[in-house]
Amino acid sequence: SLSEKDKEIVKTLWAKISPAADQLGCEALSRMFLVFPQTKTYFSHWPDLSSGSSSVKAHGKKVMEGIGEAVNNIDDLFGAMSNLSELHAFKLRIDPANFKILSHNLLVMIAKCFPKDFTAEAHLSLEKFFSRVALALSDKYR
Ligand code: ZNH
Repeated sequence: SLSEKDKEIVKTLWAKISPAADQLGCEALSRMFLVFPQTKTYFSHWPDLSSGSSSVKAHGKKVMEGIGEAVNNIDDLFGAMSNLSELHAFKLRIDPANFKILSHNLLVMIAKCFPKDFTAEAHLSLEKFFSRVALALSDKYR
């Protein structure tokens, strides 16, 4: 699980990148749809799934708000994510394997947009953080 050091690193990095969260979310989703096209099946009800469309923008913002919640509640990730976990498990029926795929795309975009801050140390802590978020989001699956 996350050490105190991991938590500090994630919070510090988030403080830096959160002003660009909407754009990062939009770009991570756009990239996910291109590189892992199977993920698009969950969003077939959207009018436009192309990169940077208004649906992708709006959803990128929501996802990043979820990540922001996770950062703000990093000591109680499972509690903070429990409603979202229920939503993804029972209503949206998202295969939890996709959480890793989205996390990967978020990492890639953070690395790309904040190369100086994305040290190996930051990479490790973020990797651990996203794994915990994915685990918390998978908690309600039964
Ligand atoms: Zn998700 C939705 C978050 C992942 C799919 N999401 C959602 C929301 C949020 C989120 C916040 C909104 C809710 C409401 O509205 O209430 N997600 C999230 C996060 C994550 C996720 C944080 C991780 C990290 N998702 C995901 C994935 C997928 C998804 C991976 C697949 C692939 N989601 C989804 C859907 C939805 C959501 C489908 C719905 C959309 C609409 O609305 O249309």
